[in-house]
Amino acid sequence: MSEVVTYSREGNIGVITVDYPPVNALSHAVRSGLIAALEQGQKDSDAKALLLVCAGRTFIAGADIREFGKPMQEPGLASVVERYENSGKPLVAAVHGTALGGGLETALGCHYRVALSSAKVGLPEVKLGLLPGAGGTQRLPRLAGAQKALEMITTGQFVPAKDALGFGIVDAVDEGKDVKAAGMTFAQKVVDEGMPVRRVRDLTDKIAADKGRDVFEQFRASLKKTAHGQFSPFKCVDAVEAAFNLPFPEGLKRERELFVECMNSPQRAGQIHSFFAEREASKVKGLSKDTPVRDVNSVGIIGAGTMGGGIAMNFANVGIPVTIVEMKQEALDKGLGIIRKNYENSAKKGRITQKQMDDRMALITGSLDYDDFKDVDLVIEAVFENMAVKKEIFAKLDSICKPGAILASNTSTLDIDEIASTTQRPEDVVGMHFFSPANVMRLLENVRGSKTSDEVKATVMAVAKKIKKVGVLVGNCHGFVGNRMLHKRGIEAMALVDEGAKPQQVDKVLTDLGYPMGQFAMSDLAGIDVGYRISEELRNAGENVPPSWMDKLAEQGRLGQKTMAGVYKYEEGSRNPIPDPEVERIIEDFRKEQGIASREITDQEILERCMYVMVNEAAKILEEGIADRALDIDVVWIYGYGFPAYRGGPMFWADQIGLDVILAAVEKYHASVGGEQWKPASLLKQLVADGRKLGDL
Ligand code: 3H9
Repeated sequence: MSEVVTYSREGNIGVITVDYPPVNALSHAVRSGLIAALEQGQKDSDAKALLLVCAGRTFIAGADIREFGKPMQEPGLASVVERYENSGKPLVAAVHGTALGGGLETALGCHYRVALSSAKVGLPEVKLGLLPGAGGTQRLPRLAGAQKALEMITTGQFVPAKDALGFGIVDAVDEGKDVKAAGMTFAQKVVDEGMPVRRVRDLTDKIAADKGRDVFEQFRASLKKTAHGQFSPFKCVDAVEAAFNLPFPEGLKRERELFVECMNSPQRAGQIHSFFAEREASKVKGLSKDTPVRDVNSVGIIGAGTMGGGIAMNFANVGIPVTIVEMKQEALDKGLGIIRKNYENSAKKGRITQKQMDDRMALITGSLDYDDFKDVDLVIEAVFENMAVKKEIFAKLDSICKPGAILASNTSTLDIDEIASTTQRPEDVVGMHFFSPANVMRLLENVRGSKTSDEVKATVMAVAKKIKKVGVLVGNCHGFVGNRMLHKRGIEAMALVDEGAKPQQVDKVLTDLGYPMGQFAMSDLAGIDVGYRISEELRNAGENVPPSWMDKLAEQGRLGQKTMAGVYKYEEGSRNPIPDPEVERIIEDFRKEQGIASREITDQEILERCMYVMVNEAAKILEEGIADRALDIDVVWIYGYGFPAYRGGPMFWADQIGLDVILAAVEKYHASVGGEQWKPASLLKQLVADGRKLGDL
């Protein structure tokens, strides 16, 4: 008998227990163990019903993702599920934690399912570029009908036990905390009441009811908008449709074919890289697991603007009290009003209850007095980007905050060491760079200064987890990882338009790659005045900042979405960017003024110049130790800038293109376009010479 799956008998119930930490993933050992335990249960004449239950924090959370891409070892999961479904003795699955992917599929192979009320179920394979490949696309619709099955399988959403009961996915919900006891009670009822073996594959009423409906075409049409460029969501619809058009065994065969197509797609590789990169990023290189972490039970925020308000919501959402300090009552009232509005919108959409909203608002206190920070565990400064102002604030914090409080800046570009230098405790100073909108975007780029202590580094990474962000620890330089790379892409995007491309052409190349928006739509979202103000300040300080057609937009009051006109124009109430002939004229005039002869620019050149320039910069970032690993950069871009997770992040993407191809192009543009950004990174050259990849670092 395998050690990870055991069989025992309690009374007249045979108990099959999976115990394979951390998440009982269906590794080869678990699959073999499940079959051996089932056989034992079948042979045990005193067992009248069988119970499948898991030890540890969760029911089976899916196939073992680490085995993907390696040769499959028998038994495959589909045959394990089939064996369970074929069992002559009634089989009950008792679910706690999360029954996900192959885990839910295994439960669907059992004849009854009972779940703790805290449990969730889901088929999240689509998030890994896959579809459920062990009968999930055929069995779930037989229980939940076409609409719900399609929703769950194409989005990968987790469904709480109570909803799963309503959809027919589980047969009972237990309010207790002991999953084994819940399972035993249900299994005993099966025996006592003589409840029959009930195989999901034999259920036909939902299939008959939904057959021939146009729900599949509707799903395909909506996926064209929500999953543009993705492979597996469309295959999910094909597989579910097969449950309605084909007999069960053939539906399973069709599911298998589609599963293999997904498994072989590069998007699957990208998605799985993203999954593990996110988890690896939380383990900071060189930081021992045993590093002490400080308690953060109260937070202070300076600035009630868009960033400060969004940051405050993250803490209130997880029950941590927040004090926001502003300079003026009016600004404070405005900021608190916006927070309330955001919560009201979430409540209206049913994402939170009225009580949750009230509780969260009650955790946020406004103040005009820095002294209110004297007892907080963490302060995050979120005022505008001005070094002198930040230094003044940190000196003040140093005099007010208790020893051991962490002093963080939400700066997106400025030098953390310089900010820390105004305090007597640079070891407690750190960057915590949130992305706008801060209550939505999942990235938290934590920036270590040269003196930041390990304890503070470990604490801000733990805080990220606590507030449900993806934390990445990076080094200190202008723009850190994300904005430093973005800046280089911005230079190229502007140059491409100067040379003859249209802004919408540049943006389309980026959205075709999978970004949610292009460079210029992003400028409109952020506000064109932001860059303009920075350029003007630099010019006033005597720096040589060349003129641009974007300055002209700002000077005409075309500040982006907020004025309904920027690089694009916008219709009332819409964020949809519409190309504007007026802007094309402004660009044309600018080219004439500057004596630039416009030329035809290919999409390939746009792709290379916008993306390879970032890869080259990323190699410099790695070389300088600003990022520890290529995967950290991937995570920054996926969660901070919407780089498509199915491409695995810009570093994974670059490795797939081939670093030799990228280096050759970088050298070509260095010679033709010039500029520091095209100077080939030594690391890139070294990796190509050694035949290594960025992912090897
Ligand atoms: C599938 O089932 C295909 C089938 O349809 C068909 C087959 C034929 N495998 O996230 P956490 C590790 S596809 C291996 O930090 P949490 C994870 O890497 C699968 N390892 O914890 C981490 O390791 P480490 C469908 C896995 O509490 C540790 O467990 N299932 C797997 O925040 C803890 O993870 C999914 O897509 C796995 N399947 O969240 C579910 N899952 O400590 C994917 C986790 O070394 N998993 N690990 O860094 C999740 O969504 C979350 O991990 C879960 C727990 C919600 C379960």
